[in-house]
Amino acid sequence: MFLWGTATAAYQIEGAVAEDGRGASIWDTFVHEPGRTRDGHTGDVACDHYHRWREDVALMSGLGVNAYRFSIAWTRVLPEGSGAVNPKGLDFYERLVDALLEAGVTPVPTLFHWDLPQALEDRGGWLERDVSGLFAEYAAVVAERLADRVPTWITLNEPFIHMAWGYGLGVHAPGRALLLDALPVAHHQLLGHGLAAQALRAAGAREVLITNNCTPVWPASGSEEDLAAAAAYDTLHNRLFNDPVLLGTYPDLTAYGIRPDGAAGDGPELSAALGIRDGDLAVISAPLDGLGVNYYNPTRIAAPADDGLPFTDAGVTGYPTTAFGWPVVPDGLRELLTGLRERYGQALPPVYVTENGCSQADELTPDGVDDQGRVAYLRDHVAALERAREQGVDVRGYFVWSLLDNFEWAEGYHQRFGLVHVDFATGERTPKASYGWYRDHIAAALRP
Ligand code: PNW
Repeated sequence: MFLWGTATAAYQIEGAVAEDGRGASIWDTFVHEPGRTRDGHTGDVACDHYHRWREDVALMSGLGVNAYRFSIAWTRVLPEGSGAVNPKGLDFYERLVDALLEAGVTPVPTLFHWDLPQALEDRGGWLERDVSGLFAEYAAVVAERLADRVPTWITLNEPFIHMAWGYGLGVHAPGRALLLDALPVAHHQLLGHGLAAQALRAAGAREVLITNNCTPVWPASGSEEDLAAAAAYDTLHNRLFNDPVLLGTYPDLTAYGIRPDGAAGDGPELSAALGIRDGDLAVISAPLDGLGVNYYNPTRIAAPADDGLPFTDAGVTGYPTTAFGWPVVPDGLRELLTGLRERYGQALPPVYVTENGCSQADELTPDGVDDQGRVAYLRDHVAALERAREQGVDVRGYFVWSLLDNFEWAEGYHQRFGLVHVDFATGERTPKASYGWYRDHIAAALRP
């Protein structure tokens, strides 16, 4: 059955950051440093989902979704990242899973949505190879408790954004601006994915996915320079994370000053630059049951400026934008999905759109929230997904980001992505017009 769902992430909704033995993550640290998030907003309380989860499950029942993608906070389960298990953390997710199952909603947990235990960051974070193995140990602990009831698991969320924004540019936690020196974070996350997949299967998980943030890359012109820059960006954003998993190889990173292994010339070789060892790619490329794809918008790329990167973001123009300033290009979803099919062919497993949605300056009135812009956004993206299916792409699920307005990382509470409005002063939830639209759409789609 096609999965119609919504998605959230632990740090963005749970709050209760010091309750029941939860340890600190890099996001707890980051948000309490001055100037890191807009207006200094933090996820200390967020949607208070940790206390209001029953209400949120009821909202999903009302919506009629048959799946819910949420993430598990590593620090609730292993407060120090490794070592002692905190049973209260596992209890929380077990209660949630059981309530979802009772409501007819398939739980689809993600094990890592950017909230690395601070204790592991203190040891170097994802720059350190050891963290890959510790991630798999954490996966085993969670799966031993829940895999008897949870069929489908996602290892990582958007390892590209975590590497690029967290370690490359420093605009997300852990706030490190290492530029290309962040590349080992790609390999260590992917190795962590592969080792965690083994642990999940050993514990009885039926389906294992990874979620990558993918973007169609549009060259700003047909010039040779712009085409080369677009190819370089596509390599970094898309291929660096899809190729190893689906093909068992890394893409050519020559544009980034990295030589293929064994090739003559200047600069480090690929394996040295990323920290790849013999056998790693076999672990990373073990067959998956699905590829999770998060789609928000295409990217338009031009020849490099002078900042050491082989591309510049030229900005997509001529389309409406969301409150975040992101262009609204529904057909980009079809283009992305058919492009994956063309690039990977038989190596592409079934695809799940694990996030899609938009931020809007939604206003709560006595009549509710009339977010017609979001209704149109979702309607048009679902239509694009259907076109991709007609063109032969095996798409098996669609998850709206997000069920609730929530803590939008560096933007704090300034971007609202929810189908449900949240008053962050009181925690009160109010379904928006888009909630009604999605409910009706799902009911029609699932009608026998
Ligand atoms: C995703 N981009 O992040 C995350 O998985 C969510 O946690 C987040 O709330 C949501 O999208 C909305 O931002 C992204 O620049 C961050 O392409 C950046 C990009 C895309 C997604």
